Amino acid sequence: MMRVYGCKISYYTGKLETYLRYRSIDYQNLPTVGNERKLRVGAGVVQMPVVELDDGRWLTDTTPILAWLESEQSAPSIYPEDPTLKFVANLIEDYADEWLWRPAMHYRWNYRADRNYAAQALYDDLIANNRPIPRFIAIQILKSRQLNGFVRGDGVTAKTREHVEQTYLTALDCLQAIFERRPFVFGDTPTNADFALMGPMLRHFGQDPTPTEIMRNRAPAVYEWVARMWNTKPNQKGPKLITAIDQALGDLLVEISQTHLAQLRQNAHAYGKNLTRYDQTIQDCHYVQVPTSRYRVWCLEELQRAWTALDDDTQTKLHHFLSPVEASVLWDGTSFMPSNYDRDKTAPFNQAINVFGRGVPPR
Ligand SMILES: N[C@@H](CCC(=O)N[C@@H](CS)C(=O)NCC(=O)O)C(=O)O
Repeated sequence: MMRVYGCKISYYTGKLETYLRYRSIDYQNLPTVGNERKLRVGAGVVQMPVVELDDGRWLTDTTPILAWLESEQSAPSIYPEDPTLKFVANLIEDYADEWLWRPAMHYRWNYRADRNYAAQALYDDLIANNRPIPRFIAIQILKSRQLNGFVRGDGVTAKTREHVEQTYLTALDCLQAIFERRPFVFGDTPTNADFALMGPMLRHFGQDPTPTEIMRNRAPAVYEWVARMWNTKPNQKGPKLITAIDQALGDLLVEISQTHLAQLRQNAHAYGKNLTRYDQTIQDCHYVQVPTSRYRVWCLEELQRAWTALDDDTQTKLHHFLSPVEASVLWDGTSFMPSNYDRDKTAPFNQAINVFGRGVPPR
């Protein structure tokens, strides 16, 4: 029985749980709070989720966790075989993990009904039985930590708010168009792109009151996909996936280039200058003093490595769909200061790092 340390409204725990259910892998949910010392010794970080195996090994970081769990499977893989789709799936996974995080935190902590619900859920799940803090005070501390750290502290202001919300709406529109055509991102079977999209879509956009209402009205096929993902099991006949990128998927790739890849380049540049915060422009929206992330420099390195490993034909096909200005960070050879993270390639069993500082973006 795998032990999953996280909480019941956590973004990345939702991604992992969707996968574990798909593979019928038994697991038990445990809170991170009260177990911090164990997690830090075992996995190097306190973040959600951290996994403890029966044999005493510790794992963290959902992208390498899913990759390792898949390597243990004999069943058809969640990673597409076709190299073009495989690359696109990895790119969508990274976008879901690292770009949609900001709008997800914004909707949860900037809207009063969502904030009240989420703070109560975190209190019940993490604090009530583990910390001798009065409920009222704990809830105030939680709200202030999340709002100041992950929303205002991640560049969401009166000036950027509209853009932050627009990126959620665009994600919905692109996915609605895809799920009107097929049940999962690439066909009749979920891939790592689907599992990663469940991070933001399950426990945030499909559960917090404000974005859920928007999803139901604007993108009912996405709302339906969330439930389908939660209840899906491997298809014994093997996957039937699209053989070429269509317009609906192409539109999503343009959005990913202009948002996520643009941010990865500007973050890597700031990291090279040893800045803890930097200003960035995404789709003409100017974000002031967002936190630099060493982890995201590593994400970019992983995508660049995957790009370099593609043959010429596949690269040419992909050039056609990615926006050249922003996506050229994958191929233009600009060298950034290396992250030096996971150099011996032992993730998810390594001593990991948080996406930001020691968890919350540092001031
Ligand atoms: N790359 C990691 C990210 C995990 C992560 O950042 N989880 C969030 C919550 S869902 C977290 O623990 N944040 C740190 C904090 O709140 O202190 C993964 O994919 O598992």
